[in-house]
Amino acid sequence: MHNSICWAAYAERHLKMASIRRRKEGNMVRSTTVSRKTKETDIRMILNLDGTGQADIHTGIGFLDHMLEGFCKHGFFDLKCRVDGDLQVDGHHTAEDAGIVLGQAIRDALGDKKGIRRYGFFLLPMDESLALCAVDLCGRPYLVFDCQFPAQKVGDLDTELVREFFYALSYSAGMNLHIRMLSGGNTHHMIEAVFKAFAKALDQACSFDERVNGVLSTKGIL
Ligand SMILES: [Mn+2]
Repeated sequence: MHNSICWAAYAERHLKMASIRRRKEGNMVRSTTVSRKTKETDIRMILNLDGTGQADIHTGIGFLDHMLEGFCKHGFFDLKCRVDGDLQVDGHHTAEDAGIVLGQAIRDALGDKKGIRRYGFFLLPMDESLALCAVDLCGRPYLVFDCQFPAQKVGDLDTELVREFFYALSYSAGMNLHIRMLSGGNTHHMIEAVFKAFAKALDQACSFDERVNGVLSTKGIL
């Protein structure tokens, strides 16, 4: 058992090194800044897909900050995020527009998608909860979101906004995104498992495979 854990850690390090080498060769920096201002929200994000998990997040909704911090930590993404939203109305525009901007940042940072794995998936357990996430960075938006949260609110986040966030993100990123709760109980755990599963699946989909020449598509474009 100990041996297999060592090998998994070695394989992950090797993968990271290969991806760092590849970025250096191609002189690619997979980071971007996105701003978006409407009458409902004013948002600015700086995203680095090849980061170390550093998060500096202020959305005005504490639980959403907590979720995005988990997303950064477990996907090794660096994200600076400021959202000034109309929380006097409710959290809807804040969560939805944060999804739009994060999706746009992911799409921008990915660039031409040359050399990446394109697909990623993860099964993430958190105590009694088990979340499945599968991602295809195919350029075509689609969301399947099959989670029923027992509580209507966690902290100051309306739990129905989790679907709104991922719907907006999948459309602006041009990403096929499947999120499914295989078992659950505590709503905080369930939502946290979703965000972490998404982070791990996205990290995998964004990572480089040295065997991929150009983009991984028979059509030649993603
Ligand atoms: Mn938590």
